[in-house]
Parts: sequence; C-alpha cells; structure tokens
Amino acid sequence: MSLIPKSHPRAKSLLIREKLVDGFDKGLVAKEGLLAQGRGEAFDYLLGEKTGKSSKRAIKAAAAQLLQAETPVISVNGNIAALCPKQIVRLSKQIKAKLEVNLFYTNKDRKQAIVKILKKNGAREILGTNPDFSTKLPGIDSARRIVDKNGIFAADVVVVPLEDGDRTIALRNAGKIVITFDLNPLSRTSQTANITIVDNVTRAIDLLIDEAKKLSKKNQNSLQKIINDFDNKKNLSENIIQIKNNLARRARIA
Ligand code: PTJ
Repeated sequence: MSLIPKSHPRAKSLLIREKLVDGFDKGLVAKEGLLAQGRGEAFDYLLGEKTGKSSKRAIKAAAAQLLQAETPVISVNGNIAALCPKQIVRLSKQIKAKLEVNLFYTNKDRKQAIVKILKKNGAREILGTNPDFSTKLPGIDSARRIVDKNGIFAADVVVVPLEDGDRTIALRNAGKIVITFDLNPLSRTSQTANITIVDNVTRAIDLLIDEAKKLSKKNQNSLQKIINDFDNKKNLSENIIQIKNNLARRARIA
C-alpha cells in the first residue's frame, strides 16, 4: 500500500517514483535506472510537471510517423517496464509495432522479468530474448548493440524511451527513424533523435496512444504533411524556453 497521501502537492510525481522503486524490488529496474529517474524528476520539475505545447506537437508528429512506418519497433528497458507496461503494450497494438526488450545493463533474469510483465499486460510476442535471432548493431559498445534480426535490426522506425545517447546515433547511422521520450531536452538522445517527446513518459504515452487512434483515420498525405512540418531542433528550443519561462515564473513567486 502506498504511503503517499493523495493530498500531497507532488503526489503524482511521488507515485511515479514509487512505481520505479516497486519495479526495482520486482527485479525489473537496474540500480542505475533509479538514478535515471532522479535525473528525469529534476527536468520534470523544471518543465512544471506538465505536457507543454511543444511536447504535444512532438507527440502528434510521432503518432503520424508511427502510422506511416512499415516495420515499427518499440524498444523496452527496465524503467519503461516498471513505469508503464500496460500502456506500452497498448501502444504496440495501436500502431502495430513489435516489442523488443533491449537493456543497457544487460541481465538475463531482468530480461525474463520484463518479458513476464509485458505478457501479463497482454503482449503476445516479445523479441530480444532468443540468441538464435540476435545480431549486432554497428557503432555501439554497450550491450544495447545486441538486437533481434527481425526486430530493431529490420525496423524502419524505432521508439527508444529513456535512452542513452550512443544507440540513438547508431540507429540514425543505420538509416532508422528514431522517436524518443526524454525529459532532458539537452541529452544526446534528445538532440539526435528525429522526434523527441520532452515529457514524462508516464504522461505522454497515453497522449501518444490517443493521437495515434485519432490520426489513424487520416490519409497518407495528411500524415506525411504532419511529419514534414515538424522540426525537432526548433521544437527542442521551445522546450528549453518552456524551462526558462517556468524558472522565471518561480523566481518571481519566491
Ligand atoms: O534497463 P536498462 O538496463 O536498459 O537501463 C535503462 C537506463 C534508463 C538506466 C539507461 O538507459 C540509462 O542509463 O539512461 P540515462 O543515460 O540515464 O538516460 C535516461 C534519460 O531518461 C535521462 O535523460 C532522463 O532525464 C530521462 N528520463 C528519466 N525518467 C524519465 C525520463 N524521460 C521521460 N520520462 C521519465 N519518466
């Protein structure tokens, strides 16, 4: 049972933290994943803990891009499996994407725990666990280089939530379109992805599912126009302005 009172002014944020700690206790999250959460929390605080206009724009572009994709894949790590397993499975069904477990701090037991929770939440097929289908993505030194031949390796669009920078660059070099969720608009992943959703994944993922549902009625030309009109660098600058304005507002209050 949660010890966080519902009336606490930062209850939502503390509940997200609690999910991650639970995920750690259940063997889903790496120790380092707890630190990544802390870094994310700091940026979320600076962003005002809400989905801004520029993030909504990125979500729309991401939905259009995923609907246009032929072989989309969602990469799942420990933090995502702990924070939003149900939604990640729902998203994969909505956009007809494969799910692949891909860990930075690789560990067989943790992989199995992640597969188990995804299955519990309705996933049928989960790639990334069968060595017979594994291959290496060039340009990465970490365990993230091991990918599934029929998954990330063959994908045209890859969703990489809460990522370290190296793989995004390697995926781009391999000709893939990369979509990420990252609360830090300055991270290497944010700066090198094609579409960066600067928002807490726990808030943004439901919005992405809804947007994909809405846009699924649009034709190819309209979807392509949404993608063409999106400028990731410009959008990231707006995320940074959002932080600046938020800080200025807080400083005035103080
Ligand atoms: O499960 P593994 O072994 O694959 O490891 C996963 C982590 C997250 C530990 C690994 O990918 C890692 O070390 O990531 P980094 O380099 O710490 O980057 C994580 C990024 O995600 C940082 O820029 C954080 O600000 C951001 N972040 C953290 N929590 C959230 C977030 N972005 C969106 N939503 C969050 N809840």
